[in-house]
Amino acid sequence: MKNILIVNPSLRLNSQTKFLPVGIASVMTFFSQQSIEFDFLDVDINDLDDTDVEEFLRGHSYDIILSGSIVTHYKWMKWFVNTAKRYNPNSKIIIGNSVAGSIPEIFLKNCCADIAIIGEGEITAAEVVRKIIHGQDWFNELGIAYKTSNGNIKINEKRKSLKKLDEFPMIDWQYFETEKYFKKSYAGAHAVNDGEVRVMPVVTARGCAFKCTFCHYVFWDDPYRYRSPKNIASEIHRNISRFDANYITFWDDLSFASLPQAERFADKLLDSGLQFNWNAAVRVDLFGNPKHSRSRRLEVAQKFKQAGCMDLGYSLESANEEILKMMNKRIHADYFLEQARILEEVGIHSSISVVFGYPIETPETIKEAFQMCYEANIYPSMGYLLPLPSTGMYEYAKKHKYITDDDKYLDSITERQDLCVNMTSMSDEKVKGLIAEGADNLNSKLGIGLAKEKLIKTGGYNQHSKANKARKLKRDKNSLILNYSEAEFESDLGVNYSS
Ligand code: B12
Ligand code: SF4
Repeated sequence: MKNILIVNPSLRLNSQTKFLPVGIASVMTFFSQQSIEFDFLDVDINDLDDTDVEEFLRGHSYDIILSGSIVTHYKWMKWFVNTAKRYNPNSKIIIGNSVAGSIPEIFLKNCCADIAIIGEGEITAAEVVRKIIHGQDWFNELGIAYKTSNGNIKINEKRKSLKKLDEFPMIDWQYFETEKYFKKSYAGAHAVNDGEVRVMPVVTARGCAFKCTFCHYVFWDDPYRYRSPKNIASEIHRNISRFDANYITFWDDLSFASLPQAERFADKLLDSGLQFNWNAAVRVDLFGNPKHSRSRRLEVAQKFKQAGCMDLGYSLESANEEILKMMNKRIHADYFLEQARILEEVGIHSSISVVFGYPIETPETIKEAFQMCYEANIYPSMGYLLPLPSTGMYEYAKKHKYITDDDKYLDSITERQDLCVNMTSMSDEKVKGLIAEGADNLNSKLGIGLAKEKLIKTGGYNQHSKANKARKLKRDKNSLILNYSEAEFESDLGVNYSS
């Protein structure tokens, strides 16, 4: 029997907020179902720093080591792989998720990993591991890239994703110290019945029906797939009865691609009688597109509210139609205002984001975005365009020589969409200045009372509103979901996380 280790890395070491990781847990669940045994090291919930991780690797011997993360974690994953290989030189190191799968050649060339898993991880990883365990040839497995004995990289054909997501086993959280995760539950969430908040993630869909030019997700080459409402409800039921969960984050790229899909889901939740609060990821065309009558959209939004929806994450991205076209967003900016109004009407909070820095961005387009946020009465999460591999904008950045060395660039990117590559015709100072000024104006006009240094990385509204005695925002406490730039904030539980 081979010794196998699976490692959950930490995207945000020492963060006061932790999220149970669905992707790696799904791979582990599938392994268990296939009777593949393994040890598990959770770097994230235990806040193991690099010395701790190295110590662990020095003290243990494994034949196969697996991990996975997103591409913004490139630098750390290379360190991890190289360290693991140093102490386990004969092991096979297998890495999944976008850090390896979206850049198999770059990743395998620049670290000692042996195999990259491309796309959906469960079946491919289990097949490869099973073959290694049985000493069989795994070189022709679909959905992998690997280093050949002469150091070349071979990328195999993609594996077709599983058609029916319902066929995957329900995530088994037995390997995770769930109580520790609950203690660091997403603090802005609001538990049903005002209890202690216990957040669990549930995935309802994989991939997205769209292909924006700044975006890339693991299931990019697969069709957009979603689970049946019955299947989702049974996982939520299990989470409530076994884990006492009272808040569910639907960790999807796109939870609902159409109004009928959204309605079926809400109807199922209402029928089920399950009591919990939740948030999900949508686009502005869900409730903002006039192709359905306003009353129909309002009716579905009301059902969402009745079913416990507290918050929806969606993006304006830009208020400028030309930029939206370059983004391939396939929306109109006015959908955004319409959706914001409908959600406000039914009492669902909007968490929105804006991306600045497309090549055709100008001082006017920056102003337009802030103006639209003002009209919607929403302060957005703001980020600069961060070209990620396999996106249209990454190709653009390479073509125009903004990125000349992939490895160096990926080592340098920051996790919070700071200005890494400025592709506008304005200087860095000018872009940053205009955004800071716009944010400052919006802050005053909306009367939020954010301190200057918090305008871009806001760190939470509640604390600031209190500190500045600003007018109470028309938003509830659950105001930060999907706002990735705000990982730390004041907790519902009376713990101040934002200092
Ligand atoms: C939850 C989440 C987070 C959480 C992560 C917490 C956690 N512990 O899970 C937080 C809030 C920290 C976060 C932060 C960010 N995120 Co995020 N996040 C997500 C989200 C919504 C869900 C992830 C998920 O659970 N997916 C569902 C599972 C089933 O899919 P999966 O994770 O991809 O796993 C599959 C495969 O990747 C693979 N796999 C995964 N792990 C492993 C491990 C092994 C061993 C193997 C073999 C396979 C494997 O198999 C899995 C099953 O098929 C995704 C969107 C999405 N739906 O994927 C974005 C997403 C991953 N995030 C993204 C981004 C850009 C960010 C930020 C940079 C945003 C920002 N500007 O601040 C930051 C980065 C933080 C950092 N430090 O670098 C992008 C990634 C883009 C890319 N090309 O990598 C995504 C895809 C959203 C998007 N469409 O843009 N994020
Ligand atoms: S940005 Fe949103 S709508 Fe666009 S491709 Fe990514 S997940 Fe889909």
